[in-house]
Amino acid sequence: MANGVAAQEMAGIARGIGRRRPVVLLGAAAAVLAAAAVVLGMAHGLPALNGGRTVEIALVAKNLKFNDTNPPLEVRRGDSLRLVVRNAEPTGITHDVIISGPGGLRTTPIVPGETQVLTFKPSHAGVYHYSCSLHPGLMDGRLIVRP
Ligand SMILES: [Cu+2]
Repeated sequence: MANGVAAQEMAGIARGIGRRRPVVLLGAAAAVLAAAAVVLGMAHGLPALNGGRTVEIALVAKNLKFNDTNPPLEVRRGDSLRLVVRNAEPTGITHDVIISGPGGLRTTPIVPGETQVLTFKPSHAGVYHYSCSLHPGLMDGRLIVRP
């Protein structure tokens, strides 16, 4: 008698598991479809994958360096670079920023405490340079434009 009840319970559990399997499989199929949709979306070429972004980079001029180490800056061709340059010198040292290369440009002199924005949209890939024309050799870094 006790064994009969246990057998019925076991059968019920087995049926329950049997009913749950298709649900689990449907869930897995939905996950695969969702992943495929993401891949298809990427294949259609979102702007972020191909340039066309606006990239803002802050440059702080202090102690005759940009951002302590004149780090290389990196964008993609077709990106619009917003270079936000702040002169944070504790003493009265004026700086500027020049971007050299095709379509390069420059700020006017930037006095301590002042910020200027340089907007640069490189149409060619390559290695450009950013520098301060008032302190050549001290404040000079690379601007890398990826294809
Ligand atoms: Cu300078």
